[in-house]
Amino acid sequence: MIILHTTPTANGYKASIMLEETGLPYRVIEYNLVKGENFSPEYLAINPVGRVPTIVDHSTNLAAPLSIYGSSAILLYLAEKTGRFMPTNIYKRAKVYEWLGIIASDVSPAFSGQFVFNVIAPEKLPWAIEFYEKLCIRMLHTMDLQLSKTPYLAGEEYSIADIIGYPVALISMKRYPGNLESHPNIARWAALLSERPAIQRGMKVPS
Ligand SMILES: N[C@@H](CCC(=O)N[C@@H](CS)C(=O)NCC(=O)O)C(=O)O
Repeated sequence: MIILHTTPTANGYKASIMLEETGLPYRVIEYNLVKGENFSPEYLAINPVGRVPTIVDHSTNLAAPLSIYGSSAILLYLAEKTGRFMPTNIYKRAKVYEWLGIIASDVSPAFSGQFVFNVIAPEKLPWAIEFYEKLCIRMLHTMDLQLSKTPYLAGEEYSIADIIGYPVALISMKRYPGNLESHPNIARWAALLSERPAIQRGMKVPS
């Protein structure tokens, strides 16, 4: 059994979609970030960053349960554990690594910054808003161009690159008006992925 420590946020959904896609049995522990439940000593003992998602895998042949924090790390671990959603061909696998990294460290931070300066910031700083809006538009163009060439983010096959990208498109990009409508290839890809039953189930965790 795997225990998923999570919240109903884009990063949480990346992990829950992957667990649903693999079919591995798991149980969910939900955290209330507003109440600071993620800073409890029990949680910090398995994840010193104090952020979600984390999984704890009790179904290994190891001496002790294995814990792993962060959506990219969880996706890579579960892909390795199951041998799924990761191509065996090295050229194709390189593109999955590349797009996993683009979503995790280029696209997601751009939308986080846009959210922080447009929505959360008590003082609206025009330069910061403009900086992150330009960055978001650049990232959207990059993704849209890629998806104009291939059905999935990293090529012809559905992979963990799509699993990490979908919640970002559905939550972060939709929050920023006009994004999906003006990027038809991202919209086509998101619609295709939304038909997958595992994605539909994963987007409802925690229920
Ligand atoms: N790099 C991490 C980011 C995780 C993250 O930002 N988690 C947020 C919720 S979506 C969180 O736990 N925030 C609480 C905090 O920072 O105290 C990932 O990809 O999973």
